[in-house]
Amino acid sequence: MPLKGITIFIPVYNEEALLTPNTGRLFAYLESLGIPFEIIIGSNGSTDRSVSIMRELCEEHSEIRHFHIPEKGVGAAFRKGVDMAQFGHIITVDMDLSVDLGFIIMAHRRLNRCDMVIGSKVTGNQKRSWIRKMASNSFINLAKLLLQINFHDYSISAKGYRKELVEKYLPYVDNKTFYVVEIVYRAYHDGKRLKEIPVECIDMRESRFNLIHEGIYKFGNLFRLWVSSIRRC
Ligand SMILES: Nc1nc2c(ncn2[C@@H]2O[C@H](COP(=O)(O)OP(=O)(O)O)[C@@H](O)[C@H]2O)c(=O)[nH]1
Ligand SMILES: [Mg+2]
Repeated sequence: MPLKGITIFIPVYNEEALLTPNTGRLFAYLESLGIPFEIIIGSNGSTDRSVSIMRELCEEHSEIRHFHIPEKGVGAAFRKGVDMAQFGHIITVDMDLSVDLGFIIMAHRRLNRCDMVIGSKVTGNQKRSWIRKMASNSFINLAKLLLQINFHDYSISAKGYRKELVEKYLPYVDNKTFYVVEIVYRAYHDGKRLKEIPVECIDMRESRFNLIHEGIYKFGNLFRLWVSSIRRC
């Protein structure tokens, strides 16, 4: 039985510049809530000083834990992060802390009454490049059309999961970033309680992902899931 409190999971790939200041900001915020918490930082593929900085952060604070997997892939890190999580509410954020930290307490409260919380930039406020907004809007619309899921954010960041829920869907989490769609799609059609809440996002730095590869992979997987849903009918 997971403990009551918040596990924050942060995937990390070559974040040596942000690890110390942003983990510090996040730590101070979580301490101010007065709720038991831990921060799990999971790197895969990092080739800069991220791993040694993560180790130093863990030595300073027992609430911070880390792991490193040599091969790249956020989904693989997410599976391990879920496995390690001690608390019943798992909340994901990016190392650039592009989403307002207020999402964390809102998601934690909502998770007492629902199974998954989806932080949505479209229904909140976002400052991101037009190309990224356009690509995610097309994806959201197509997901609605093909999979009959009417949510507005399938990015890895700003999502809250009950540990029991996410454990059920871990077999569908691949090594990359499509896992959010898989979980939302399956949980929604299984009648789980999913709640979307607006978030504020400012993300003007260059993405760690190759946006062309990411687009081909995500749209490709959307069609794959659609075809398998037709076959099941
Ligand atoms: N563990 C892990 N983290 C990754 C990988 N690629 C990116 N990240 C992390 O995922 C988070 C989101 O990356 P970011 O570039 O801000 O994504 P975007 O702004 O949504 O395009 C950041 O914390 C990255 O360090 C990866 O292969 N493995
Ligand atoms: Mg970002």
